[in-house]
Amino acid sequence: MTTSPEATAVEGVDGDVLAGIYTTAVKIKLYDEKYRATMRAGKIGGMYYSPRGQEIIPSAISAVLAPEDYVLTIYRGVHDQIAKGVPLRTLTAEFFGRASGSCKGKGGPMHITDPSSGLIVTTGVVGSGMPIGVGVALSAHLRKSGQVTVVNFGDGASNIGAFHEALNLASVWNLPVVFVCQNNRYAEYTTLADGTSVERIADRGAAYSMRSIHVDGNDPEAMYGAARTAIDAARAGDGPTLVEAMTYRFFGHVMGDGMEYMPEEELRAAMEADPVVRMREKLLAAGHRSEAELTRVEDGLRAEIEDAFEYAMSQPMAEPEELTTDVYAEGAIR
Ligand SMILES: Cc1ncc(C[n+]2csc(CCOP(=O)(O)OP(=O)(O)O)c2C)c(N)n1
Ligand SMILES: [Mg+2]
Repeated sequence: MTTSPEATAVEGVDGDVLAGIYTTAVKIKLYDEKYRATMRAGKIGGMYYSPRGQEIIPSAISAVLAPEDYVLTIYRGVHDQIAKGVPLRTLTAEFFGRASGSCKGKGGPMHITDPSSGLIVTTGVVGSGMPIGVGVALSAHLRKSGQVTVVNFGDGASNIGAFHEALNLASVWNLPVVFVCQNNRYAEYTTLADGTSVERIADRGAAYSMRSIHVDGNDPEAMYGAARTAIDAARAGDGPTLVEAMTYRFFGHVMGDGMEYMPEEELRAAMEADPVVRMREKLLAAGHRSEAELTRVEDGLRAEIEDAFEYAMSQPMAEPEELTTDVYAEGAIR
């Protein structure tokens, strides 16, 4: 049984709003390309989780969020971090374990936190962000700050107990939180059908009396409409929403994933429908931006990304003493 309404493309989304969504999406795409090229060249090691294919979701969300709003994500959430506005220098330095990173180099690629840009936490334990997001939203609610919290997670995370506890409590307390399930059809190497009891994860919202929206997360206008509905409702005191945004990941779970378990035809079709490339074509066709304007934006972003990588490379690694700094409360037993 399907209960969650389908968000469809909103007619007449302002051309400048769409251009803003594209700018964020192409920033994520270009950053990812640079990161993978740098790894392939052997200049950096470590783990990397490509967000290619999922760019539109956080880009549309950020077009609605205010800078002071909160975002939480998972360690595969580079796209969410960039879209929330974590400065690329700080972000890249943290990915490389440098002392000038957002967590002074001890978070590394799995634990990006940058409260000054509203990126509250990136979690490594699947499903653990949702209860934290409920706490963050409760804080905003008690302070009457008007801030909205967006919690991003995957399809696999919706099968974790914490998802159900978090949705229940958010609904009971009518909190200003939006749960965004980025359904890329895989949980690490497990297909959606192999691990999930429902066809639509959005339908699970009904069990918690929660507004739910099912949306094509690769369609900028539909995703913008879903984000508007959910974020405006949270801001207006109308409580939480579960958004299931359908998408796909182009490079598997982690850099180096052989992707043998992903059908070739499925992958090829997804890449041919690259949402960032498609959005560029639509912006041009609708006359919202010219080729020269888009090229200028992209060149500017490439320069910003180059600068961030050069900066991060030049920074010192975190010192061993950093390991326990800012970890324990002052005076606590060590
Ligand atoms: C509690 C827990 N179990 C298992 C893992 C290993 N693991 C890391 S990511 C992942 C799959 C996550 O899938 P999904 O929620 O769909 O997120 P996606 O990476 O697809 O965005 C798993 C099982 C983990 N990190 N935490
Ligand atoms: Mg997934």
